[in-house]
Amino acid sequence: MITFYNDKHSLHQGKFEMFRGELVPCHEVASRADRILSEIERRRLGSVKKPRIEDKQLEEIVDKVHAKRYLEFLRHAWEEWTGFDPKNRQRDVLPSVWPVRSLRSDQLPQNFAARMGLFSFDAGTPLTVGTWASSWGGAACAIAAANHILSGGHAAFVLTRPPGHHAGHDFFGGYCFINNAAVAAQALRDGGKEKVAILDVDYHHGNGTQAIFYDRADILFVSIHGDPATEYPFFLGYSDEKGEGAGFGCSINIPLPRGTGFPAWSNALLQALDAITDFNADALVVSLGLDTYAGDPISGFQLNTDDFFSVGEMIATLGLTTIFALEGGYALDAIGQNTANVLEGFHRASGRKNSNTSNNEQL
Ligand code: OKP
Ligand code: ZN
Repeated sequence: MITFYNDKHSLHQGKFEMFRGELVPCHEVASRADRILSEIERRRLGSVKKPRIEDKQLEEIVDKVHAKRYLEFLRHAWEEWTGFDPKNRQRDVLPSVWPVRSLRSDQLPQNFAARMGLFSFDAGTPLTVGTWASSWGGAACAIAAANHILSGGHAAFVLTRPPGHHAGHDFFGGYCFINNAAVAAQALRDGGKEKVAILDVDYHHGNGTQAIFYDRADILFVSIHGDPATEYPFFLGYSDEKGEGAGFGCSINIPLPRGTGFPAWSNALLQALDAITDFNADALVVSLGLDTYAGDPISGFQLNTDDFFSVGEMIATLGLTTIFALEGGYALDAIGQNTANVLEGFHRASGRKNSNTSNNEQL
């Protein structure tokens, strides 16, 4: 399997996030991607490319996923922040005020802190000097993966951070700024795939992805995640959310209780795969969170490292061309193995020979 690696990812490294009432070191760290990259290389799971996509193609697709004024804000936020006070270069930005029910979000405030709140939904997602560059680099990887599929490739892995699935049309949060999976799905659509399915297996509900495509019939969103009644992001991901308008029936949510192990989780996966088969998708995007792992420090499912082989194998039974996009996973010692196990399981079960050379790009 080919990997598109975002070599700008480490430019984004938040210092602190608000967590249980205090500022704690960020869980979403650069070594996550480094660990995965070295395991992919160690196991020779295919070639690793650093994509260069022209800004024009990038903008055309990202503009369909995110609001113009949101992208404008993100692109210039660091400049604005450090313009107030040179000392701000040492400080990440966190939002602290939000336009919740009865407050207006149509007016674009002049005040920077107000715009931080308008365009976000939590205080766990610091904006840093490299947030824009790394997020934009992630979108480039998503589009490169789609281009690979559209020119006949069978599968690709988008190795990027920050993750994407919590980022909505015009907001960041949950460590996410640009929705990589949504960008990949939209790029597949624009390239001629009529129906695209997104399977989100991250521990946390992909609220951003769901909302972006909620009224669309051309994109199926299926998610297995911790029950939002107790788990982040709390305010979306219930089983009665099924889509709206033309998209009714095209969002499917399978919340599971904290503590769920692989037997029940894999039953949910079978159910999700059935729904994708029924949808008749032409391509698949997997929001690949590895935070379902038993050892994850911020999540509550109980999958073991070996189970991730089965995850990949089961996904491969769909027989669809597939893009895997990295989402969460915070157990640093296991994230490399867990990720590589999914990719290897998928590759093996796709009925293709595992190759230790780089000339298997068509796979
Ligand atoms: C991102 B992904 C809020 C802290 C809560 C957010 C978890 C984000 C998970 N102040 N933690 O889906 O793995
Ligand atoms: Zn997660």
